[in-house]
Amino acid sequence: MRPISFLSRGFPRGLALVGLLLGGAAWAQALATPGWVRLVPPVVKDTAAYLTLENRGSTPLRLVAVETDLAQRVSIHKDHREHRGGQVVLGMRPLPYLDIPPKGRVEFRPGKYHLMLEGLKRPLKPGEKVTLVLRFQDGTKLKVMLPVEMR
Ligand SMILES: [Cu+2]
Repeated sequence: MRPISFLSRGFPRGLALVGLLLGGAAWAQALATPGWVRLVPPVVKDTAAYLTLENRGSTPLRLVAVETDLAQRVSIHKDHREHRGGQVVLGMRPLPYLDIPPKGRVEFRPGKYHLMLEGLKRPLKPGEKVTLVLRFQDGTKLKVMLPVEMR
């Protein structure tokens, strides 16, 4: 098994990599670049996580599930806005999966996609790192650690 130094190879300088492949694969098709988790008041039980996922491979990559110890469930959500009776209504829709095209990337950020952490088991603290395990259809898992930030 080769060391995991591949994680920084071929990556733009200055971009710290937060993704770690679980299981010791020598080459990672999926890469995650730093993101954040939104700090919410203690009474709020849901929050959103943001990051960018990159597919370095030449085949599509399908994100099928995300897990964390800190929430009951994590869903993939797409933000949307629609015009209803002259008003702009913001909402979000759950997606069963998310495809990252070959050599492409998908940005999770406000207005696009987010990972919805539903049913937080305890209040999050600013600056703490939330560990998420991203599971892809091909069986690979990617572990990411995202800081809790107030934005
Ligand atoms: Cu959501």
